[in-house]
Amino acid sequence: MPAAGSEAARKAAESEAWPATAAPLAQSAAPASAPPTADAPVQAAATPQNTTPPPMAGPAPARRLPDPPFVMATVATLNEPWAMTFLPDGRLLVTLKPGQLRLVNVANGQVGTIAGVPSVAYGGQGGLGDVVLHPQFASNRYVYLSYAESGSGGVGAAVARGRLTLDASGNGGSLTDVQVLWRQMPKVGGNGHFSHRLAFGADNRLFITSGDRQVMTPAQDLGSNLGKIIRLNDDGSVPTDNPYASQGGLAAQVWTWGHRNPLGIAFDSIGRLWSHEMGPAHGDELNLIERGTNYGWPLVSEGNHYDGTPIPSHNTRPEFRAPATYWVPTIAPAGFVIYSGDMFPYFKRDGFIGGLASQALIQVRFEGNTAREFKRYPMTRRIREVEQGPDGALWLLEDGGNSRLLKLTPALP
Ligand SMILES: [Ca+2]
Repeated sequence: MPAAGSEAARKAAESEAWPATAAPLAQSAAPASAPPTADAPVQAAATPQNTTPPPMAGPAPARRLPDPPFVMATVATLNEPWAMTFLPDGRLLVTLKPGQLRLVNVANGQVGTIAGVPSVAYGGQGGLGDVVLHPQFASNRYVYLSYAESGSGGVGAAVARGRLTLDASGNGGSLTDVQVLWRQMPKVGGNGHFSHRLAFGADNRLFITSGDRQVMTPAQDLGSNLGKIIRLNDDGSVPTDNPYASQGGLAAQVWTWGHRNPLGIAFDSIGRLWSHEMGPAHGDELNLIERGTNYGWPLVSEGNHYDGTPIPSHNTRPEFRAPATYWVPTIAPAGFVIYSGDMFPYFKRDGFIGGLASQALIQVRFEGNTAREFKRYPMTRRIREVEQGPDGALWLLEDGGNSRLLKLTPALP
């Protein structure tokens, strides 16, 4: 038996995980409460660069996975969902961009409401954003939310936390003791590039993606917290070991800089932090996020400005970190999970990114400090959010009004 976590173990798991006969595409039954609309079957990925089956090794004969290797069920339908996270009891918190926090009983599709959410500035890309639980949620019941808020000078992202109390009966609850922990500064006009994705790392450090708010130049200015990835303690205070802590002010919050619109952030199984960001006309990036690193926006990019003005590529400025992989043409990435479950052994340690413009689920394979798109599953709708369930199922949220919450499980024969 190869060592756990080794590439040999990974390949062995892949080769053992599946019978030789590929299963036909199948659609699992939706819960009774789901709308009658039939799920569209997912078609085989058409991207020519990604048609290679998963690599196999060792004495076992190569076995083919069904394509796609999952079936989808619609669990609920929601208005402009943006992010989701599972509670320990298996229910799901889902943010809606217009400003509501929903509680979804995934066993029966029932949707309830969590009261006490801060009022949000809804419009454009702004509104209620991400939702994550404190790592010790079971004991402190802290839920963290990001959202756009109005104020002097315009609009900006904010991050708040509150304590969640669930109704003893029924399907709802409330947030109390809500505190605002962080704000984008300065607030500016426009409704784009808030980013405001959240992830907790080791030692309860909270990472926040802070987009450039379409102003661009603040991404290279440590006097602003726009165009950065921020690292805070769980109470919003600034860790003393942040790379620019000695400079004080907003610079002290900064973990990395030179970002445009990072709409996904996730830790992998060995504790490395990855974030993807929406490029300009194209040139979406996936970056390995390392302390004090500058990723170059807006001075370098693999994309051009929307008006066609070229931007120098990363390799012209070696002082800026080049992406682990990038996309031309755009996929428009949103939502991110690095799979660690057991339900899909052949997905272990792969990244899954929702595609907005690409209307797809993008599977990314990591190799050392690099990554590549491994497979693309067409979805027929923009995908806003990807999450992993407690049992290892993959969950997706479509983007926009009348969007489906989708549960993906293996396409068993
Ligand atoms: Ca970059």
